[in-house]
Amino acid sequence: MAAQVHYRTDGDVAVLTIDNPPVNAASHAVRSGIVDGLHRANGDASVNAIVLIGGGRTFIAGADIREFGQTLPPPHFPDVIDALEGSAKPVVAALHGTALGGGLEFALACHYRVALAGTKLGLPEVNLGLLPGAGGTQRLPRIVGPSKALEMILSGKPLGADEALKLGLVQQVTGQDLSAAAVAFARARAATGGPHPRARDLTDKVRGVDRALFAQVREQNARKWAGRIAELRIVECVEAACFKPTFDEGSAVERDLFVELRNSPQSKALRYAFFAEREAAKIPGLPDDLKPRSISSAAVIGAGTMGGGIAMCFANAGIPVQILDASQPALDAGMARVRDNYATSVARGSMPQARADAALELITTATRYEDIGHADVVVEAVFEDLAVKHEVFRTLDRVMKPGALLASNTSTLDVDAIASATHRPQDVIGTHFFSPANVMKLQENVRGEATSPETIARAMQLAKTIGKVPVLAGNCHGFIGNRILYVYGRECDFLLEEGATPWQIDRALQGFGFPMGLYLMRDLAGLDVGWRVRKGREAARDKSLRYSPVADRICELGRFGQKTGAGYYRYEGRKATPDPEIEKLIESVAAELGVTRRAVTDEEIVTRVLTSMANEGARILGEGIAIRASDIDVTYLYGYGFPRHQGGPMFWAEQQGLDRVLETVKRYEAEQGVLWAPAPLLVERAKAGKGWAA
Ligand code: 3H9
Repeated sequence: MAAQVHYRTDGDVAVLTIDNPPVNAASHAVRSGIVDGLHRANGDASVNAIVLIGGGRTFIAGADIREFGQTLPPPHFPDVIDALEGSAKPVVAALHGTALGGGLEFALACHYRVALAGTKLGLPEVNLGLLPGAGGTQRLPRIVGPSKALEMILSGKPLGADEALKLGLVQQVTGQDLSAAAVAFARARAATGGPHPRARDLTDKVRGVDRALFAQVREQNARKWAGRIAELRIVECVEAACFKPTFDEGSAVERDLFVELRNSPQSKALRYAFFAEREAAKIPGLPDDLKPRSISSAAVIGAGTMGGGIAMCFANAGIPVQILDASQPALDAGMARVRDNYATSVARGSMPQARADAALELITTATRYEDIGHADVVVEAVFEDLAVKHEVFRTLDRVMKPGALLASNTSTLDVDAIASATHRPQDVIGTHFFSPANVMKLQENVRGEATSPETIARAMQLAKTIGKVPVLAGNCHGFIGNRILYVYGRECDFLLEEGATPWQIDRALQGFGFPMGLYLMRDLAGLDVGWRVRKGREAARDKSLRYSPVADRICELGRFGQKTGAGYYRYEGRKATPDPEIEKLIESVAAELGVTRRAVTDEEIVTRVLTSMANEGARILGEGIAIRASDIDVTYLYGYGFPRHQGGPMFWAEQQGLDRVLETVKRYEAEQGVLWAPAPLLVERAKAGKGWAA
């Protein structure tokens, strides 16, 4: 294997350059290279100091996550840390790009740190269900104090070089040649003759700390962290840094807890989610040399909540965007909503005023289609009705410049039918955003029969440009996300008739980790839209299949959810209260249908919901609507609030064992009938005894 760390000297300074693209992950070869390089430099009398630097676009972005679970020979992380910290000659970490996780921990074990302006430094392990396990929880509090260390490690958010300088995390920030600056810095420090500082020896900031700090952090976050373990272990480690008599005793706590987390199902799920997200962006079959044209102007049709939210996504990414609607009053109302959204972000502290102002400046309005014809992309976000969409796309076909990306924000409709209204179906694609569009990360791109590879690549790239996570779906009713939502919503509705209550189902789903239960979500979104759609399709409904009329009955009472003060729940403002009237309504529907109500357990609710999701997911996968099982998971993680530490419905099924899941499906089929017919792919994969991958 080619060396992943190169050794050179610059006068009396040895420079170790890491060469493990793309992010210089600290693989076994990198660890070995660093230890060997340190050994060589310390053994060379002509070398007075050592610089550790990343080649390419970044310093080390962390441990090589793919190595977790493998048994590898030394050197392990602690060996590298000991070699850096124990080096008789001063070691300077030269940071650029992203110094993250184990990478930053290596840097903290060096005697000094120099950073290029713009470098990001952070410990994002928590996002993978881990804690910084190479001394980060012990050294960082010694440098920046326990409060700041907790903030950094618990949020996982990196900070910039300037803030790092203020905090004493780096000693110098340079805007020039990083390597030259680090070499000069190292040379100057070597000339002082030492001793050279070691973070482990610092005690000021970790002695005399008030223990209440830790109790407070635990208490403040108890709800947010419910069911998650990494955050709690991180607090334990930082507490150990402050209260264990020695650095080594604190480190031992860190080591044990890191191993516990590394082996936990939660971390396994979160690591899976990390790679699943990156995998979803890769579309098999697209030509390797396809470089989609970039997008520098946009238009959105429809000034409703969705249209406004989508326009904000463009503006937030610095792309000028026009919102088109038929009337000025509709545009005024839409813009007022957009301005309110920005004001809320500023008030919450999630966006500085200047950024909100700059984004707002990029949003303009139009009432005439002719005025948007020059845009590189247009996203239609009008009423979910095929005839209305046809009309819009006929007009877009007439006015948009050749090669413009024509996107529809449809959440269920046939993309081919929409494209058929144009003479350029190759340029048409679904880009399904999720409400609120300026917040939710998923962009479910839906390819039609005629959608060109260029259009697919462009839509995937667009998502990245505007900060979304893209998944590519095939064209069917509801695509990936809503098709599964329909199935599990149906099962929840049946469970209501069979004996559950909306609040029990919500509690069970929240217990599993969903931020919001199904019925709270429906009440928030508004019940009338679905009702209208159901009424429109009533004639075509297969009357031989079980159907729950509970949702329709609730709408017939004029209860459309939060906005009418009542839906499944009763509301005072946003506060939801269980409503006995709804329980009575459910009981009477069950009696009418001859369904005997019984006690339903929370466990049964979770199993039935997840099993129905996995079975429908298998159907979607088998039909080629999703490219990979993990794409279904990414859809659910980013579009539907599926708890990330559970990995997604397909990951969940694989962890259960597909044979067990199939057994459950068959049990429900025997009980419930044809709606639970096992997906052929589930049967096939369960028999093969492997996971979803063929
Ligand atoms: C840790 O350090 C534990 C220690 O505390 C203790 C040890 C004892 N490993 O995201 P991108 C791949 S835990 C392996 O598209 P970007 C990634 O899969 C780690 N592979 O680029 C992708 O591969 P592909 C703590 C990794 O520019 C390619 O690199 N560190 C790793 O948008 C490009 O990635 C973290 O959690 C890795 N660590 O973003 C940082 N990182 O091309 C995780 C990336 O085959 N990484 N890859 O699809 C990131 O946050 C982003 O990748 C980064 C670059 C911001 C660095």
